[in-house]
Amino acid sequence: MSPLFPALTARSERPALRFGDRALTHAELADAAGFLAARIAGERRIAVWATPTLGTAVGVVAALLAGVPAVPVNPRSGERELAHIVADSAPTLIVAEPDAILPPALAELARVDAGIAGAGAGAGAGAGAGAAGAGVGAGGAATEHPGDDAFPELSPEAPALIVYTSGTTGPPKGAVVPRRAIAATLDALEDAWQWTADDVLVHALPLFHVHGLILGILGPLRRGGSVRHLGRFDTEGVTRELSSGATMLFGVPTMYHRIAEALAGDAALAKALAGARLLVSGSAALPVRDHERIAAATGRRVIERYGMTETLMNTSVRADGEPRAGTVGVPLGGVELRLVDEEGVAFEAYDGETVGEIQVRGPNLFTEYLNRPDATEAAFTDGWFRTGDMAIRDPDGYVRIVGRKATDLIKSGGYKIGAGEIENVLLEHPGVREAAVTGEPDADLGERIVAWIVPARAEAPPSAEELADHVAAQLAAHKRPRTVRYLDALPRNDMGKIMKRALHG
Ligand code: MCA
Ligand code: AMP
Repeated sequence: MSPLFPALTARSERPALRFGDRALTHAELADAAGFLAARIAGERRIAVWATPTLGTAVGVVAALLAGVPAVPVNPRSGERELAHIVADSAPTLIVAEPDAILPPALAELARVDAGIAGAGAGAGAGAGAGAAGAGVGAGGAATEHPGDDAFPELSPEAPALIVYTSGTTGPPKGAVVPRRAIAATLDALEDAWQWTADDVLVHALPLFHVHGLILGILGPLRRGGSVRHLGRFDTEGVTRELSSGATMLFGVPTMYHRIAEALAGDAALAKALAGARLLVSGSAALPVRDHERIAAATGRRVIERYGMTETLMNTSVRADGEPRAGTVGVPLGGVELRLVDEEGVAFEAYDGETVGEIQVRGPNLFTEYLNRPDATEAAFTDGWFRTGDMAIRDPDGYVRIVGRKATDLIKSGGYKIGAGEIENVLLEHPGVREAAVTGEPDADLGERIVAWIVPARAEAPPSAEELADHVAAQLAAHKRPRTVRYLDALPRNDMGKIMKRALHG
């Protein structure tokens, strides 16, 4: 397969990555990542402690150069989530920034620093195998300029990343994403968005999911362009970067909602957005009201694209297409997309009214769920991946997502969260007798997690804050309930099954 990052091989002197005051050109990144790649070459699988920092980007690129599958880990993962990911993916070492304090669940793993000395010339990158250097072989000498070409030719089907994603019940599953899917999705977006080496992307997305990592970091690197990461989202950072050379903004709807809220009193933000080449939203639906507010204040239309951890990107409004609010555009090049009815029969024509489940096929798809052949088999039908997303299609092909098949999947702030996972953790709290979790509409987060609790002792229920802290400590902060409602009993049907539809505020 041709190199994933031609600009690294070509040792381009153009800027590649910038995080705060640390930055690397493509040539410097080739050195930094090449050096680290030589250290990890030959490992079976590595974890990357995915803080929103330069070291994370270098660590992932190094893994891709060396052909070692990488598991990006949310640095805010709680104890149970972390233990699951480590046990399931069994990494042989972890790459982390030198100053990262790793939790006990990772203490057994050998550690390799992703430090980039001075973040200028890449020479210092990865230097020092960290405290627990055991098992970290040199793996091969770094050449003077170890670019893509310093490492063995890799099969397009070779696993590149394992990205954990929640289901309705049980712990998150690791989606195995091959190199082929990364190349295919980024090249389809190049075409749809007229994305070039001249584009400078700005974003503040987390680096342990597809959106922030594959689109937001690997995307600019594959194009030979650059990305400036804000570290954390705020509208000041967006204004600053779009006013000083950045051309594209990627965000989840919560970020665009916050932008829409700020625009009324912020002329500099409106001007910065008006000057951007492309504003892209994804990971959840952007409400039409936010679309319209942004368009009214800036004259620019946000375009939406639709993807999934398992499929990478499926559809997008094209840069040269009609930006129809409320739609996620048309299938990307190479992606086959169909709607099927409840019996799984594909629609023959699209009328802009009839709802069906989206199924997709194409080079953008994942290979399997790690260690879960049952789940992998259930996810496909005749080579088509069942997304679980419900949609209608306009006669000209535009897709409108109208909902999800599973009510037990919640999208909050663009994160996919399984109700069952949270219920299991809540039930372990000594103050909880029964628990059910639902998603409720939220202007900022899209959906907010609501926990319905029957306390063990009615006279002394655990506080909402205590339950939120408990979930954050076990799973992740973004999975914590934002609202807790107390009941004497959960509504159940004759079979004893909880009737979630009867739970609303
Ligand atoms: C609050 N915090 C806590 C607690 N409460 N920590 C521990 N225990 C608690 N009880 C902390 C948080 O960690 C955080 O820390 C701070 O308080 C605020 O957290 P929170 O309120 O949750 O943040 P927010 O303001 O609600 O975040 C909004 C957000 C975020 C920035 C939009 O939701 C976000 O980054 N979303 C992006 C999701 C995403 O990338 N999804 C892509 C997956 P601190 O203040 O220090 O940060 S989907 C995908 O990849 C597919 C392919 C696709 O289509 O894109
Ligand atoms: P994840 O598994 O976290 O990758 O999330 C994938 C899911 O996010 C999809 O199955 C959709 O439900 C949702 N999603 C992603 N992009 C969009 C979008 N533009 N509009 C509506 N839903 C979206």
